[in-house]
Amino acid sequence: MNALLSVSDKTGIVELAQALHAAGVRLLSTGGTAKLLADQGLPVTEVAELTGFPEMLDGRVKTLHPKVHGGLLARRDLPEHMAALHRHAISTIDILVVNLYPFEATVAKAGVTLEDAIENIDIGGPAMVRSGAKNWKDVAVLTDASQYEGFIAELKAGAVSQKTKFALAVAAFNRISNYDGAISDYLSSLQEDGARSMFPAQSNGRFVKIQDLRYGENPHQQAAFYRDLYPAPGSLAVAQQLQGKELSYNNIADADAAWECVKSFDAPACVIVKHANPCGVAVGKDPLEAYSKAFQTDPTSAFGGIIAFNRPVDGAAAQAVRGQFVEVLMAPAYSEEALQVFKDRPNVRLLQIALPPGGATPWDKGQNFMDVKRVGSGLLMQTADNHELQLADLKVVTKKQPTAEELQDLLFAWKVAKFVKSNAIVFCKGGMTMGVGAGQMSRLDSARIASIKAQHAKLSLQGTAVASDAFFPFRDGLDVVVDAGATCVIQPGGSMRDPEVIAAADERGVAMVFSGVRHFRH
Ligand code: 93A
Repeated sequence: MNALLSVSDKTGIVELAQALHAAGVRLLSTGGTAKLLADQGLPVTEVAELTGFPEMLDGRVKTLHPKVHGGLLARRDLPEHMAALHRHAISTIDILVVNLYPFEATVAKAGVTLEDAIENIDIGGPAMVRSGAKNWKDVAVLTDASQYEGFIAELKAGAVSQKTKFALAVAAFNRISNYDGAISDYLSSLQEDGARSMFPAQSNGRFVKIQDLRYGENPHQQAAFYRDLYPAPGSLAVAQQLQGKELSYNNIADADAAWECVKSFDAPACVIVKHANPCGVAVGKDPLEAYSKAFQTDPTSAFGGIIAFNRPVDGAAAQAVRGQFVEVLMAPAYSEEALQVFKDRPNVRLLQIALPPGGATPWDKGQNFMDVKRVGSGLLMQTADNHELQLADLKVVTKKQPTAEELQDLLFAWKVAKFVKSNAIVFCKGGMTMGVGAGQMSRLDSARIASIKAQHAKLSLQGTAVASDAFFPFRDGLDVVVDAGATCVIQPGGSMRDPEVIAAADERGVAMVFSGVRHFRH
């Protein structure tokens, strides 16, 4: 048996070569890889010796030769193929170990030049991988160091199974597709001035299946959950399920809403989500206090909700959560005691996700997050809504100034409103939501619903802060929230009727601040 080894990432290659040699396999290899193996005392034949051609053109042509591709592509079950090999003195290549020039890592570097990127486009490697993988019944193709161990074990046990060879071929074509996709993405994103566009001329979204789902949004729909090829740390796609029933499509959608919201707080926070909207959000001195406050906002809606924490869940918080019907619980960690609390609740799904590096701030400030939405045969893409409002950004537009405490409530309300579907009206006080109006076609109805919900929860809206995710087009929405008891309001501003709305706030004696940004969420 012959094996050809040609790798850029040399991790584990010596051990693999030693195992192949021990199994009586002849080693063929390209320049750098061959040198490394020879240095380790392994007998290795250079591909240049095999082909009778030196590596040429700065290595651009090393393995592009019939002695290599003939050996990979010949069907061992066809006598004519084997006769052709014999005629041309070509040996079969039965094991191919290739990983490619590091194109992705090269273009990920700041200040990469087009020349650098182009030089890192591997031609011979993918060509061999395709040849070997096409002929998978006769050739085992290894394209990643993570595959070596299992492969060695099978080899030592006797023979590599057809099942393994097929799986390796699938992995090989996936790798080539991802590699070509990365090249296409990079080149498609280049603009005339050399800068890179956020939105390439062609988009090659690449996803990896995490799991099939029992059904979709409804039982008659089929569904599966995929993650980005390179998922962001701290995102739902890297969650670990510690216990509980299989996640459903709606669980995952709601868990994402809860997790994205809770991640945005620095203080210990709890977010309860139902039907993609937060129905209770609070910060507290610890997870227990945050949960108790969040639950009070809307105990009726919290039933069967998704609950997320941005701090490890301790025994006390777990006990409190256990008192309600919960579908999914999410946190960066759980204490031993907390895990025990849910041991006899096997239906509760416990998810663990490490917070993204850098604390509450989204990874890479969200630069790499694309928000996508299918429309017909199209795709809407936008950068993620990762705007973080600072105290200094607020502009007081009324005669009345908000107190320091009110400013804190306004910022809290604003943070929550960003995660509530439009039109969003959110009443808050003391670091907790007091009434959430979500997803209405009219802002006025959202305001009414938020105050009705507070009444149902027996919460007083007296002295609350209100956030509106977009401007008040008329004064009527403002009147509704002030009638309900609000004493300060945050909204983007920017309406034709701002003067009328500001005058109304002055007339009613409440403070109003403009955020200057809008948080539509649909
Ligand atoms: O420049 S290439 O596209 N031309 C080739 O013929 C070729 N053959 C193998 N690159 C080629 N390779 C790549 O060289 C392999 O995919 C691997 O990444 C690398 C290994 O080179 P070395 O063994 O010299 O370190």
